[in-house]
Amino acid sequence: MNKSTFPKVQFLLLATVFMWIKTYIVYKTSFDIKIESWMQEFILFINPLSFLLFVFGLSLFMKEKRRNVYIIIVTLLASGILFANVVFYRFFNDFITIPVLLQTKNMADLGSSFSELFKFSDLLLFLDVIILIALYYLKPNFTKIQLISKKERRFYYLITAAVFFFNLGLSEAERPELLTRTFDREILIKNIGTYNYHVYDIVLQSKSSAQRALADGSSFVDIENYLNANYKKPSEETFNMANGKNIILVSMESTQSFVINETVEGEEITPFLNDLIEDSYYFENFYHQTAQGKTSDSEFILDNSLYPLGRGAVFFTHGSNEYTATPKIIKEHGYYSSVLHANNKSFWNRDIMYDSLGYDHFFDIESYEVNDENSVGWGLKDKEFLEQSVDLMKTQPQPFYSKLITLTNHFPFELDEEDKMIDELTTRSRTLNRYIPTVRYQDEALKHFVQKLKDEGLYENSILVFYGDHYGISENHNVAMGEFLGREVTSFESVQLQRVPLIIHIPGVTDGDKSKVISDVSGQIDLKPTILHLLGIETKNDVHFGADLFSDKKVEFTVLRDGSFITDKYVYTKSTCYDKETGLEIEATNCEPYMEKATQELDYSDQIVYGDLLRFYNGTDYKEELEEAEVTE
Ligand code: GP9
Ligand code: MN
Repeated sequence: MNKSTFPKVQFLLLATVFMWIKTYIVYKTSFDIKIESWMQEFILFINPLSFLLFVFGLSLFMKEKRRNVYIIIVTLLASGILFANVVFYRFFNDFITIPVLLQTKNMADLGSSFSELFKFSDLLLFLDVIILIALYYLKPNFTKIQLISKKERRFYYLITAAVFFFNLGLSEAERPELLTRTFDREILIKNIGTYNYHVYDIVLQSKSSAQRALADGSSFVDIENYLNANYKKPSEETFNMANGKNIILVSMESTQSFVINETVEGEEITPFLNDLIEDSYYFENFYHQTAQGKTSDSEFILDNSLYPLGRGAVFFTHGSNEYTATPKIIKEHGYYSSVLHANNKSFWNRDIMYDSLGYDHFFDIESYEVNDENSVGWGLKDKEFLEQSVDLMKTQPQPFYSKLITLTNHFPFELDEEDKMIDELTTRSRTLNRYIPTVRYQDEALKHFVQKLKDEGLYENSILVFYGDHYGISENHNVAMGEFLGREVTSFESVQLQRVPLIIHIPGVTDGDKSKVISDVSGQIDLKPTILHLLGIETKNDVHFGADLFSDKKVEFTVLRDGSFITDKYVYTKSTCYDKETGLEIEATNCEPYMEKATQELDYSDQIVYGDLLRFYNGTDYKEELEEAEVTE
């Protein structure tokens, strides 16, 4: 490329520079990307460039007439991708992946939150498109089409490749294993940039389709050995404690543990749950392990004791896999199973997935009476939902296993004036401020629910399992959260904020003295074996990664989906080891013994899901092998 080449590609270069600078501005203003050194800042700055040079460069192969139109269309599309990521990030605090994008049904339902998430300033993202169009029409001299020689094209792509490898080299040096450890999207975006990341995501998507096709039963052997070694015997005291009783699970939307026993101006946020805890087993160090699939991920973990996926919602990506979920298992023990949730049946692909999990019935929105008066935010108010649900549950054969999914305490945390029982906070985050009254409302709804269960005669013969599905307040609100908690929200504190309440209430058993606060570290992955053991069902031959919460052999080790983990002594997150007691950073060597196990566990679970391995597992083979292993031990 020489002096005379430059004017030939000036329109192309202008479009590239616009997109490049714009992308960097978006990184700095719309995403919360942690930068620790000037080198990281430099990588962040250059990372959009290689992709942009590549796609815009394709115009050099086009007929002169089409070239500028192509450049404008690419600018429009790339701006659209940025825009979608910006809006998505505000909601999920995460970047888009293809499986999530394919969830168009969900995206449409998210529409109700869109007006909350959309800002007029977002339209500025399309400013360069307008400038380019104006130049195209008004300054024909600037955009004048000229011939490009083969040699010039080759030179252009040589530079593009150089930029790409320069970027990749710097990133690999900064972050080894960048492309193999993919559950941290922030690190990917930080290093290879948002556009290359999307290309990479497409590659992953095709890889996962291939993985299923290539898998066979032999892949299961290592996993079996691992699970076998991890199996924990149930505690004699609690095994069979709830035999034959109904299981009523309530997924408490976006409910984090920090609201429990917390007050605002002297008022309890969750007075009912605080009281219920006194008469229940309460797990105060129980973590959610969800990722992009939010509520559906928590359901997946609960019923399968498998991890959700690092990208996309497993309910969508692997809805037709074979599973050995709790509903399937307890059916053999005479249980009827159902889900009650006042939303469209296809949201999170639930209708398909529930069949795969073996649920007998899904009471979706069609089963409820929903009107303007009894709705707010995402739909039917919790009080009405829970009330109508009791009537629906009464129609079921007993014993049953029913999962109720609440909805009012969902972003953007809308509430009618008459339902506000506590003041909003006054922090800088409107989201956090509004969260408190909706949590308070949900608490009241649960109080009515338990009363109604008593009134309708369902209470005595049931056990109640209330759990938080995932966080409600994302890291975007750390500063406000720090204001509320009275301490800075560090990475350590962020992990601790992933605790969600778990309350197991067994009428006649946990009332009064028997109630306990259990401080052992645990997670949603532990629910399946815990529930099965309470019902007196052995889990030795079941494929699960969790352990019975009541087992005295249970190891305190909980892995979060992003690879962070928590033990009785340590918290490990974002490549840093913390002392759990003090929250202070300590030598990485302390956490090292657990690092491999954490990665291994997530990897084994992923292998099961991606390979659809449970289709090769019929329980008996696995059992025989286990028994053989025991004999030889
Ligand atoms: C929607 C409900 C809420 O049906 O599960 O979804 P979420 O956004 O929390 O996953
Ligand atoms: Mn949810």
